[in-house]
Amino acid sequence: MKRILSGIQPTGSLNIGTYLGSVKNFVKLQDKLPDYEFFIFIADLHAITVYKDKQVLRKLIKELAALYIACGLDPERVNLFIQSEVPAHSQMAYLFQCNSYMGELERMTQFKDKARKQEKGVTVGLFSYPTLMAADILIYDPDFVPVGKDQKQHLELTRDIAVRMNNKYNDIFTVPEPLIAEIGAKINSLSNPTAKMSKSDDNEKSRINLLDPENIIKKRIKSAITDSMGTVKYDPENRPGISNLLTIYSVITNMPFNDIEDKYEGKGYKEFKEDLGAIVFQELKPIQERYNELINSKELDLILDKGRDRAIQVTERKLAKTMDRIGLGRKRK
Ligand code: ATP
Ligand code: LTN
Repeated sequence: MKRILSGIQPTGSLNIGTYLGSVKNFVKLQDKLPDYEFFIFIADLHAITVYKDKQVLRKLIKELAALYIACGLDPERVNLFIQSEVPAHSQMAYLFQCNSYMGELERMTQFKDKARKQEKGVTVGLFSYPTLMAADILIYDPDFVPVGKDQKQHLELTRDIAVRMNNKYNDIFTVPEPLIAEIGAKINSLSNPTAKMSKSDDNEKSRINLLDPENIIKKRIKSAITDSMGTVKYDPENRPGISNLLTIYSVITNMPFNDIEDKYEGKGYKEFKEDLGAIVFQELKPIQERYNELINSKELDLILDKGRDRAIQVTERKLAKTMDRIGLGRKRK
């Protein structure tokens, strides 16, 4: 059976950037591709590459698990699990660290960006992060990996590692294709619309979290940075603010930019923003309701147990095969 895999880090409350750029896509794919097996996980090992308080981390892991389901992932269709509960990911990462080079990891833009922000030193984990990500992926032999645009470089490195391992050790891994949605692949910050909307941005006004109450959602849209031109037109080069809001509008409603522009012809930002606030809230309301049912339920634990068990089954086999091909331990019978 063909496979699709992706993960999200529990580094902060989920915002509409990650939702529209990533989770909503998983839900669409699960419905569109019934012949694929899905593996979706909470990348908690990635989250500790920068220090996280224990209580905060635990809460974020559970919150993300519940949100995945609340956003529409079907636990019958998808193996949902927590990365650290599947030990073979880290073991495979070590094998990849011995097959990747300082130079290629030093070139990763996410590493450079994140390293620059560290005041207390940069961990080896942050540096080797892409090898763990490659392990997360290649250990499942997925055909496709749906991600946002910012992960493209990591996916290219993953493919390079797969090809290199295949050449050295006789075709072990499927070389996966990234699946990057055309619209919504990058939702930008509401306060700085040329930068990505990010969980880790210090400015709360920059984003809308999936669990934000109605009044906050509407307030954030209202105060989103636009420009002084006052017309609702999609022009990301010259007018990033309004274009970002149009992207959010379009991804949620499935309306093409032209139709939205026509609808607001002759109208100002005020009306557009009021409508968008209502649209975003309508989208999030059922998610919040389902989240509240799930967060303290036994159901959530059962879903995560089932996902973990299947992930362990797949990864233990693949790890054993890889170790055998490398020549580690004793020869398999
Ligand atoms: P941070 O927001 O803290 O920078 P991150 O992007 O590094 O987080 P994740 O939250 O794990 O990491 O990202 C999960 C997925 O969501 C990735 O595929 C990523 O590309 C996508 N994603 C995250 N933010 C956005 C965004 N603003 N627009 C579109 N896609 C996004
Ligand atoms: N690095 C990704 C999260 C992530 C991931 C993965 C995504 C970790 N492992 C495997 C897809 C496949 C991020 O920062 N968004």
